[in-house]
Amino acid sequence: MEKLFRSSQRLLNQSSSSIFPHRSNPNFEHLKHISGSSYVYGDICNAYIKPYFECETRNLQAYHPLKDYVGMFRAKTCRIQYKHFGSTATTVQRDPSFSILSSDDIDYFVEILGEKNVFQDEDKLSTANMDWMRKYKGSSKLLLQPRCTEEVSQILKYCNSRRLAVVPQGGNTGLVGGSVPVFDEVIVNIGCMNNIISFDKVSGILVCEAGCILENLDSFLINQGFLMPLDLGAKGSCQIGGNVSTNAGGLRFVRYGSLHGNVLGIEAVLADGSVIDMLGTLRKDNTGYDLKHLFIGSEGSLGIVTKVSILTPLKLSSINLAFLACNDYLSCQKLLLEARRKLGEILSAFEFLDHESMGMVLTHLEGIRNPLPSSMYNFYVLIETTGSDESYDKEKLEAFLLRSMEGGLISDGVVAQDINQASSFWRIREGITEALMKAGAVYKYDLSLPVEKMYNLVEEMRLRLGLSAKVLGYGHLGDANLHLNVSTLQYDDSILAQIEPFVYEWTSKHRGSISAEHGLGLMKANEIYYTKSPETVRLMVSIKKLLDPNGILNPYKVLPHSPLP
Ligand code: FAD
Ligand code: 2HG
Ligand code: ZN
Repeated sequence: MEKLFRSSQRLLNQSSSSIFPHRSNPNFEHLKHISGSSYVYGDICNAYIKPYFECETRNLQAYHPLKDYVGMFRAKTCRIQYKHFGSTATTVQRDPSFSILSSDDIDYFVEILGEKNVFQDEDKLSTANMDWMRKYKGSSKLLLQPRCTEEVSQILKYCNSRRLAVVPQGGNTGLVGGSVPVFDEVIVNIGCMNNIISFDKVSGILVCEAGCILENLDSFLINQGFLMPLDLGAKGSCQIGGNVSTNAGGLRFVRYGSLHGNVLGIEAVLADGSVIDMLGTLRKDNTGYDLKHLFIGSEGSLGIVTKVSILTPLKLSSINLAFLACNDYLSCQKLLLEARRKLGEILSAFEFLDHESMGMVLTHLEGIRNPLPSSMYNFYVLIETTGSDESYDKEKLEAFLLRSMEGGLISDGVVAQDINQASSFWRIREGITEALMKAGAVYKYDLSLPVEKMYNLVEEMRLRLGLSAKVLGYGHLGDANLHLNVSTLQYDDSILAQIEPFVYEWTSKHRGSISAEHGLGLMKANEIYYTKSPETVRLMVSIKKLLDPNGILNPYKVLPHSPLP
């Protein structure tokens, strides 16, 4: 009791001046140089082929409602070439219907884009061929950087007529191998299309080109008294076109919701070069099918997003951030419920990390200080409030924290006193992905699960893997989104076999989703049936065929490599 009292005093004392405008800004450039193991890659027609009898046999348990379909599907995929991508064993072979790039093709691209925007040099290509995790590597020989929608249209029209496969690439921060070529696809990066087109201060509607970096948009808006409705650790590199194409979630989701709600309009270029203008700026428009939603979260498989119109919220002046410790997961859950009840309209983030995640950050990131150094706790929770009345918000948060302390939900905690302290708290949560990269190999899963079940999976995974790996659980608790990460010194097929398909089956059994926010990419294209019904996948395949009949856009991603008949 005495300890609780001391802790609550600390909470109250430190909360006296806690107003800060925005979070830390990790620089991602240096991460490009992290050395990590690299794996087998996509040289043209040079896939790492395991003989048929070596194909992984996956134990499909009886509880999945789609087990028969998944089973049929697996039986089929075992008959085709087998290529190994880091942590993910994926069956994939280069689609022979795609052409191989010729010097005439290069001449054409130079003619329409100019020499400066056509890249064939090793340096540029090696970066663009490799994903952020250094896990997936393609062998593209060409990177194009168009400067306007018309150029994107010309590129796609030509590629479609020549049957050259294309991978749209934004900031290349994706975590599922979706943004890099698998084989020799032409990389189209629209980073040069980074203009803000308009901003309406009354409605908060921003219209911009899709190559704008998320953090630049946020900085622009902050100057106007607004902010982006999404925020994520990769904000310094990711592009709004990439965010929209992955339907990124992030740290503000609990307050502002999904991009399906915030994106009002899109301009996209289809595989045949046609430009679809859906760049509305209306909040309400019920004239038939709202097709922009097809492009939100379709990971570059249906078109290249070139412009975006997005509803942005006002930046409110009073922001508070508490970094709290909980003894067990049940307390985290109860704290979430209480936060929803008692903080209501001012709650703007509710994130959690477990003991192992905290240990990972403290071990591998420089300059990180544990805000609660007196002991290591089992769980940590970050609660942010955003409102417009400083004293009301502070009072509300303090009362909530005090009650939670007294009720035993919180074991210890601090409230940030200034922007630097707040940034250092966020750095812990946002830095886990980076710390994991430094620790060695990582098997990454991004799951939607019922909150009450979520952490059971982490515990079960720990039991399965024993001392052979570190299992981390963290994520967006307020959105029921678990980031399950398994960290080992190097990739190992036997570890992978203990994780998959167990993790997908577990998720499916609990009616969760195998991708809450990162997408399917290459990593999970073949696992789609764990979350989507065969009928739904069939409809997705039909839509893909309608919009991209030659399948040139981001092949091998999102949809299963051998869909059911
Ligand atoms: P890329 O990685 O380049 O591409 C991602 C996918 O979108 C690919 O399939 C690509 O083909 C497609 N694509 C890109 N641009 C376009 C375009 N203009 N038109 C059509 N298709 C396109 N994700 C979250 O959801 N929440 C998080 O909290 C989060 N945190 C992260 C933290 C770190 C440290 C890192 C490295 C990643 C994080 N991510 C998170 C994942 C990633 O940042 C997001 O998926 C992001 O939205 C990708 O944007 P990008 O511009 O880097 O896209
Ligand atoms: C986050 O929430 C990101 O930090 C990345 O979505 C999660 O690395 C991960 O698993
Ligand atoms: Zn996340």
